[in-house]
Amino acid sequence: MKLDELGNLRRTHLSTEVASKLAGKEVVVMGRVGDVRDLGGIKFFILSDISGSIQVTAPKAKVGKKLLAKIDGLTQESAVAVRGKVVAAKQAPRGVEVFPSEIRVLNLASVPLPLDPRGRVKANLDTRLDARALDLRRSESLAIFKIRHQALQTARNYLVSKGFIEVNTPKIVATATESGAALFPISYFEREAFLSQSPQLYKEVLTGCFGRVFEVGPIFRAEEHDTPRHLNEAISIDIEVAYAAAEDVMKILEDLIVEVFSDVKRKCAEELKPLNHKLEVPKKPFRRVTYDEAIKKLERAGVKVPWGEDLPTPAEKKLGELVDGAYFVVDWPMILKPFYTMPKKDNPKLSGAFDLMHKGLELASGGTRIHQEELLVKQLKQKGLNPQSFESHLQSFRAGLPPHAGFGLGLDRLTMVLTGADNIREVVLFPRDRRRLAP
Ligand code: AMO
Repeated sequence: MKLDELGNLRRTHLSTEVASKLAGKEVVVMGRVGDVRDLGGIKFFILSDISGSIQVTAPKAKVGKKLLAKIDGLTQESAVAVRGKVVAAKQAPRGVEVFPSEIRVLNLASVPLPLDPRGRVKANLDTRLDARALDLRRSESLAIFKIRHQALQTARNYLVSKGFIEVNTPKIVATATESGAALFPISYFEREAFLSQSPQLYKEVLTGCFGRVFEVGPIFRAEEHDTPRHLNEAISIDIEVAYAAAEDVMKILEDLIVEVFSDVKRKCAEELKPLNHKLEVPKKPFRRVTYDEAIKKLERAGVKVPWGEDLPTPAEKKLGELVDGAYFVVDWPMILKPFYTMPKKDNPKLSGAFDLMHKGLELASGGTRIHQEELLVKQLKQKGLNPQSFESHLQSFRAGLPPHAGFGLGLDRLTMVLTGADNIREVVLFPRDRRRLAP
């Protein structure tokens, strides 16, 4: 075994950059080996990289024996470097191929592989996730993660263009924000700490200095769910805005969603094809359905949800059939929302909180927050929490924290909707759920 097969050799072109206009030129391509074929007079194989693929063709009459033997020894998915001449060829995919003058086997893959990334032998989701690094070479998986990448880039660009500052807040924290039951405890030297459920409290106090902030980061939920829409570690795009109320951030969310859907539709047309997904860009303004209206609609459709209870998944799904596309559920009962939620001025039983739904799936939630210390302390007590545990948080409230509002948008769920995936695990590189801690 050589220690440095790569040596000084470097790729000159990605596979799809090799076009017939380069005919006669020498190129170096690097990638993984697909099918190797022997058609009597010629041997050839497909070399794939992140951009796509190129055919490497070796006519036996023109290529030396050593090189032909090298091709014979190639296994599927091996990493190789090919130096060769570009040849225009009608019969080749994309009308172009490379005649090799040198092939370096950089790492020979051991066969049989745990799954076939060409997708000819179908594997179930668990098997695919067990061999995820290999599964991610499938064109469908690649397409999903290119779309996810685009969605995140667009969201980031949009927020930055609107004056938001990107921040990073601690993921090792001392208190819950969303609900005490769903915390992962960790040992932090001599004390107990938790994995953060949400950047909620940090992003709120940061509005006092930065005005508009956003964070893209992990949220940890110790819920025992085993559903196609929940994970124990998810990625959330969180924003918070000073001198704003729910309706202001709902408009930002609408714009952001429309921007992301439009960009993905336009820039990822090639990726949407293997997924067979027709993306519909939601139209602004999104419908606002009050919690009361939602309950009534559901009741008329035969799904009873007592007032004051959260919408269980079957109710969410039914509501998605009754109200299509993207819509907000607003005016939630205060008892259903976390302690930081601002009650409505004209009816304190209701909150200034909203959920953004897409068909039957909740994509985001947010609202107007409390900015007055006295009210926050009252709410903490009402939720059975000890205000003393929130002392450092309350300090910012005493220092004139401005009125503010924000939301948390689940990037994984957003990607599900953008790609048409029916399981959240499809759109997360290495998902963490009740059973899965590796890879
Ligand atoms: P919430 O708990 O609703 O709100 O979370 C916000 C969004 O994050 C996503 N999400 C999840 N995705 C996958 N698996 C999970 N277990 C999971 N939990 C949440 C969803 C959800 O809509 N602090 C508030 C946000 C705010 O008010 O700013 C919060 O965390 O898409």
